[in-house]
Amino acid sequence: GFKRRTAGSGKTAKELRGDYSAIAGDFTVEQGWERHTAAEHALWRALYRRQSRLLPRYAAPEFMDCLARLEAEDGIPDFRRASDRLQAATGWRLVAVPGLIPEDAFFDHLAARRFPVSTWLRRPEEMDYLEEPDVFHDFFGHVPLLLHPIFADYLQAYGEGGQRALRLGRIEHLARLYWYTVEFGLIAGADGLRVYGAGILSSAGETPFAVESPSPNRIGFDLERVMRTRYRIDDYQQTYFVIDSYQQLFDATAVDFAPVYDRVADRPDLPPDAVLADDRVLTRGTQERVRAPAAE
Ligand code: HBI
Ligand code: FE
Repeated sequence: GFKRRTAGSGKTAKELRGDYSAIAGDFTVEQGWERHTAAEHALWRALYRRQSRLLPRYAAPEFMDCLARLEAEDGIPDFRRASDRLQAATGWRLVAVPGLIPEDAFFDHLAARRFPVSTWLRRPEEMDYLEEPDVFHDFFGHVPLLLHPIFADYLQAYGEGGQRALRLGRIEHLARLYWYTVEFGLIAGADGLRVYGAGILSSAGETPFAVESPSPNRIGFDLERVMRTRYRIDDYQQTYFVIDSYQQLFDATAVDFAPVYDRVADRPDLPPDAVLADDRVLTRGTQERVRAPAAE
């Protein structure tokens, strides 16, 4: 899956993948859809086909419905066309970016209902592993749920929360919320546990792992618990947090985070594999994956 090193990791544009030579002030670029080669479109189709075979068993049904509405199976999508669909449905638009962008620019886009999508595509030998978001991760993983009215509102609220968190110096806490929901979230639905997090949904390995492996913990979502929990960027997650509905997610974040951050900062951070006495534990993981990582 996509293992993020955030823009806050100190990487400069020169060390990031993607072409930052023609960025506008808000870090957007032209998508340059016409410049994508036949080989890139073929790689997109291979990635799309592999995930769409896997996902009916694992992905949240809302994600599947939204994905189908994007009609993106034939090749790298033209963002202009996808934006028109999104705008009509939920008022979101896509903007093209070279790759990771600074947090303030990222939050400003989300708060204005613009989702930044990277333009570069991984190489064929990178089907399984990426450290930075490419167009497949960003579009296939993130864009479908922008068609979902409640999730769409949640992501905008997250962007506004990010703008405030930057002013309060609490980005680390807020970033954990994004990580454990937007990127690696699970939802308990009518058919049992399902995936809605983009980091999982764009990874063929982590998709079955997140739902079926005995290794990770699966714990009921709790805002302050999530904000206290460190995460791994170099392997599958050791803990997934499970929501009951997108409304729960929106409601939990429709509060003033300032007092929440104060309470969170008063207590120690938790390691990624922690299980607490008052957690709502759905699965207590064996953590065997961490002791003996599978070769991948
Ligand atoms: N930039 N393009 C891009 N995509 C991201 O997901 C992203 C980013 N910059 C910052 C960032 N994410 C995170 O630091 C925040 O969500 C916390
Ligand atoms: Fe992502």
